[in-house]
Amino acid sequence: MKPFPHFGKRVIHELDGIWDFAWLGESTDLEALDPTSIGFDRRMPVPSAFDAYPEFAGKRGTVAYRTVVAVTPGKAGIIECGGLGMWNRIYVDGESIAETSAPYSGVKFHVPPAEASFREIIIVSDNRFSRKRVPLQEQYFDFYAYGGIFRSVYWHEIGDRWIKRVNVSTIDLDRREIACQMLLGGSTADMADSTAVSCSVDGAAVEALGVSVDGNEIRFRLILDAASLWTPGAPNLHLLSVTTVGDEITERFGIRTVSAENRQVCVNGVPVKLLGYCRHEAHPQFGPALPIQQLVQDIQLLQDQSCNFVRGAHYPQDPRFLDLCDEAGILVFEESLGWQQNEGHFADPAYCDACEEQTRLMVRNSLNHPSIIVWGFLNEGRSDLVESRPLYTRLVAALREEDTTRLVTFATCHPMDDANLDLVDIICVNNYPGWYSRDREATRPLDEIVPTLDRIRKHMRETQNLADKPFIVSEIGAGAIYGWHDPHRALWTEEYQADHLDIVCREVMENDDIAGVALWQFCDGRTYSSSGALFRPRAFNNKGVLNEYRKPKAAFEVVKRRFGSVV
Ligand code: ADA
Repeated sequence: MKPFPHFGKRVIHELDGIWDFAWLGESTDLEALDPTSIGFDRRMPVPSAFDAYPEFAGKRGTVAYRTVVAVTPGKAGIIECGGLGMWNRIYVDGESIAETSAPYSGVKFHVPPAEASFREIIIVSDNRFSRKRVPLQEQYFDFYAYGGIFRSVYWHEIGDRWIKRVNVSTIDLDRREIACQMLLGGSTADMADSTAVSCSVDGAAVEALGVSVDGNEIRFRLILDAASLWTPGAPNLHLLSVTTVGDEITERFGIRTVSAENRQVCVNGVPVKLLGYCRHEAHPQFGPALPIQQLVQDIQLLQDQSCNFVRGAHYPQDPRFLDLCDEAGILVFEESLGWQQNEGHFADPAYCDACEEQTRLMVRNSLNHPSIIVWGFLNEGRSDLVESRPLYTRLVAALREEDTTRLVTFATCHPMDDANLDLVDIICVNNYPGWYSRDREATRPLDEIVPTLDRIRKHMRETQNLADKPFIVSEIGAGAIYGWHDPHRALWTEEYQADHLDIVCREVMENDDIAGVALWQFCDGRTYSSSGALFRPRAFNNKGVLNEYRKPKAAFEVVKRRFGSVV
């Protein structure tokens, strides 16, 4: 099940399974923690959000996971974690090797060699809120903050030099020409003498053109005359294998370009209307540690509704899900973790650094997924404030520095007075007409939907620097309690949500001025555990078109019919 890239010459130990586990309490002093004194008296799966499990449901505190891996003595290692929750410290043989607080991000840590043939790994995981320790995740967010080891863990055995990654990008569509940038780890001494690269694509040798070596970076180009393009309708994927410095990487990629032209999003120069959902990685029994079976089901549920688009709300996505999107031809908007940050965040250098770091890491981890067409950050931040400008400018610059081949944006909920929309390639607006109604007396405020969208679009058309950018509705929706039916078709019924999304989808599909929509949301998800839940029956965000177990509400068929009517 390992997501790409693969490393064919390495010994890689997949560490998923049942690990030893300990609950260390609600008030552990993390500075004073001694890993050798932990009494491991329980077992817990990896991956797992430990607080999705009945014994620890709703608890906030510290836990420890432990396993032992049999390795080749004398070999260094890389521990690869596909995604962790909140705050974590990793120990190998009792030594702390890393601390990390980039929730949901894939992270890798180098482990020095040892003569032992067994290495003990302990991951101490803490899900307490702390602005200092976990600047990126806070209690006020409208989705539950879980802790633990969300995604698979691997131990790679490596030599003195190794391949970190290869970035593949399409530079000439007609010639099927791709640029490859390889990054190496380890000693760079004598690099130029020993950096022969040999490449194959789909099993056939290909000549690397214009090879250049600079420190631990190797660049070259490939021309793949016979290769087919990746499009949403024909998502052709190719396998690139590169061997150098005694290591081998196999990465999967697609040949395609993304652009914004004539207020449309284009793949390979062809406009594509984006039709889909915002989706949280969420399940009541697993939290965000979703089994592959669920990911495949989610892809099928998207395809069943003729969706070609998913917004990964509101954090870096599971690489297996992105692999599945690559295969299915589903276009992805991936964003770093953010939820309604304000002037306090913008003025906090530690927050801004953490945000930029995770945003860059997201691109590095996901760069080769052809499905990803948009990078984003800071969902619904106070982008109307002048104080936001430095951070928004910085994040846009960071994204463009990491990758020049995709569109950059953020989802704003301040469409009429946003201070940063000139920075982005596409305008993404979150708006809830017909739900968070202006008219508090209205019983079924459905007639707000079209005029509100019209007003926002008119504003964009009439604003300098914004008029030519594609306009996407990056959130819109209404709550419905699964199974709740009522002849009044009132708020919270399945009927109201179905009526609401019917109007939304019709408007999006019939209006050429709207380049796409990500309906809020794919399925219900657990949210606030404190008073915020007073506005969220069951303490779930109930705007899913599926409930949390993926049972369809009435709106499912409505959306399916509308999205499926594209010719
Ligand atoms: C916002 C936010 C979502 C969700 C939504 C809602 O737009 O971006 O995460 O909270 O509102 O349901 O109100």
